Amino acid sequence: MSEKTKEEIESDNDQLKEALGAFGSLDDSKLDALKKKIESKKMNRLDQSIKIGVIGVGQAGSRVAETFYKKGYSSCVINTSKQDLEFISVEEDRKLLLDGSLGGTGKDLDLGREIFDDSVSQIEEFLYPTINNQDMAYLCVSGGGGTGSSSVDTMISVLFGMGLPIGVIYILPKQTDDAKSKSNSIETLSRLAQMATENKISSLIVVDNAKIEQIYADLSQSKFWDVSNDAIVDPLVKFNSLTSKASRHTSLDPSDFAKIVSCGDCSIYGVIETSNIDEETGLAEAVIESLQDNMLAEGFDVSQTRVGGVIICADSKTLDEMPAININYCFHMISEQTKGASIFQGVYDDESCEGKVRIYTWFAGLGLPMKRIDTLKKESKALQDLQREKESSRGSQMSIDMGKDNTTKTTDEINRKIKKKTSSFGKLQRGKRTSSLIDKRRRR
Ligand SMILES: Nc1nc2c(ncn2[C@@H]2O[C@H](COP(=O)(O)OP(=O)(O)OP(=O)(O)O)[C@@H](O)[C@H]2O)c(=O)[nH]1
Ligand SMILES: [Mg+2]
Repeated sequence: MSEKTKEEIESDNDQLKEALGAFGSLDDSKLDALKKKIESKKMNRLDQSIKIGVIGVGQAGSRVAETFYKKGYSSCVINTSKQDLEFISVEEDRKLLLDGSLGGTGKDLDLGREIFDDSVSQIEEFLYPTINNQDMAYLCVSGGGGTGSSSVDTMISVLFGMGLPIGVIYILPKQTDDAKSKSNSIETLSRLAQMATENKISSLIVVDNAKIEQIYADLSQSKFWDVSNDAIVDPLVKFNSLTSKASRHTSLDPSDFAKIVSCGDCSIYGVIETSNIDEETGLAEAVIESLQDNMLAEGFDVSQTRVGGVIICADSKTLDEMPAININYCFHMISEQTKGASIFQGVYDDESCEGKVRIYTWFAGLGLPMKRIDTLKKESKALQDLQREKESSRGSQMSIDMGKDNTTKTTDEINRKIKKKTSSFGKLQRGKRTSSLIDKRRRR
């Protein structure tokens, strides 16, 4: 029996609903449960070379995990903020709220680490359904926040203990993010790099919001996160699904893909589309452009690549008509840029390309993006210096000239009060972890 189309199923459902209307209305919660069942069936049918369970931590990480979930991947999310979890569309039992702050960590890495450290057994238990029966786990976090960023030590150690190869999708901050975000992101990247060196992480994919902002410069703010999260997830999903299929041209096998994701150290990837298929060097030129402009992170030295993958997709008519030499030039160019790395190649029919050629590239085994780290360090320092300057002139800006003695007194008093207030914020944040002031008084 042939499978019904989505439209046919919807029309059947509508008719059924109408018919049942005579006896009473349908229970929406039961319908939701049924939908979930169908979703989970879809998931099982998903084409994957490597079965991947995805864990998103913090807001950005959760949204990326949600994007994987929408593509049928087994996904779960963890946050310290209840509100941020509410907007994530994964199954409710795949959401974990960790207690211990007012909601979020306010980019405080120490607080975040304490919370994750104290929740190891809860996290282990929670992760099990998502990564059970999977071949690999991918952890998604942003470097700029507190929750996702501070979770990496605990999360990697827990996942490592569960025995799966671990990949990380690590998101660097936007150009306009603040100094704290930038310094957090460098600190966490250095921790992740250390874990990659110790072979705890087998694939550290770096994506950079600042670069994504450049690639999708015309997007409105409201669409930016959706588009950027799709851009982050799409290359991995495409590599994973295309390599699970045979190609009538050139196949990139699942074991080739496995070599890419288990190569160690940093990875970058991206996709470029071109319609320049009449010129022999059209694809090669697109790839050169892609290395400059379309990879989702920059500052890497691509010549350090140890293992890479290139997948060329086009509709069958375009591939049938395109001379082989165009593709050969393209592969040759990549081989030259990566200085003799093992580059696995695949050419696949994809009717959605509609006359264009899409080229996915993935370079693995790279060192850290030193140029980008230097820029982040400089930007973060410049912003911190400005902050410090503001802090030091704070007292005088708030003083009223009532004679030297009085002014000094007023300034001191204001500063003292503000300091007290600041430390109360810390106490409030940590209030749920230690007993509160009120509790202490009661005990006396
Ligand atoms: N790619 C992408 N980046 C995001 C998204 N949301 C936030 N970011 C980036 O993530 C960083 C902020 O980190 P969050 O993930 O919001 O922080 P968190 O992990 O929830 O930590 P808290 O500080 O405790 O809230 C900034 O650099 C943002 O640019 C998203 O949906 N996609
Ligand atoms: Mg948050």
